[in-house]
Amino acid sequence: MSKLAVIGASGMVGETIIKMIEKYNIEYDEIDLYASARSAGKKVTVNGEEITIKELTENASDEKYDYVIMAAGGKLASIYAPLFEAAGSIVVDNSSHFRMHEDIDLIIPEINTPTLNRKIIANPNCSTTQAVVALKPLYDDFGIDRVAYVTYQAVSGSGVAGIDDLKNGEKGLEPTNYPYPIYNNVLPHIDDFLDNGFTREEQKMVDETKKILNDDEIKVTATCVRVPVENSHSVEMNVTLKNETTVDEIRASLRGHDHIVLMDDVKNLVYPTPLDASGKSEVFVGRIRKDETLVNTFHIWCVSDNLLKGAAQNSVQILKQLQEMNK
Ligand code: 2RA
Repeated sequence: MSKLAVIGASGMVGETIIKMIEKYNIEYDEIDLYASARSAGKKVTVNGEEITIKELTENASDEKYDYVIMAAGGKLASIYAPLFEAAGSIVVDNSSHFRMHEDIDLIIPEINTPTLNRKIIANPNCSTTQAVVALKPLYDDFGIDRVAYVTYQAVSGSGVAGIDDLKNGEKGLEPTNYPYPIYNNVLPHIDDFLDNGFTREEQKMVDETKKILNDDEIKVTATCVRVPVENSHSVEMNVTLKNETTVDEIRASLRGHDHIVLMDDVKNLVYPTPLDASGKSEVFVGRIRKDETLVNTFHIWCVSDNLLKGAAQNSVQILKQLQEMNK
């Protein structure tokens, strides 16, 4: 068995990680939970055991954990992940900080396996994860030449601050997290703007799609939009495949994967929405139709719970994958 630590245990992703540790029966002898000084001292029950949250300090790495899951943002990851790694821990980090480091694995267990080149493993961005999970069968069966994403991202992607802005906006209060009201509005702005006019979120989707599929030839572009939805991201994908195919063949390619649910029968108004996906572990796919304006191109819609497959669940699945590898 092993020593396990969760860093950022009091945040929305951290709290969900704890639930996923129970759901995926992660084995451990000891578990420690860490957060900021503000949350230290709070008590959390894990597998029926009451654990007191500790304040994260540089001494934490002295505990020599076997596994550390981090959901504490990029700045703390940049400081603490290397300390835990140097102490011999394998670190699964949810932040964007390490994702594009050449020597760091970017992992979705249904798609790729850690090389453990470094003992820090990066969990991909939530909107990228669900999109690439849906695209992977098509990539394998037909090849992908290009994908253009438009995302409709829930406010839980911004944590409690995002949810507060949505709920307070409904009461007519000014936003404190977003630059403009999100209630009754949409914001084509997630994360900072770059010099090329894209946002960091859009650049993440471009870069991470290529890295996870291990294919720099795929042409990828993205527009990422914050929408007034509490939880679960939706992604419209305009996908140009390499080999000629049909909508039925695409549906057939998506069937038979436990982690993908096909909801595609518009004659009976069957298509996935955030309310279908919230609380569920799968990626939901629908609205598959041919884009007649381009050769071999299709529109595909996917929805998934951004706190689950998009973050906490995927990082715990990586931990499960690592424990299986080390058996
Ligand atoms: C968001 N993908 O939705 C980003 C980070 N979770 O805000």
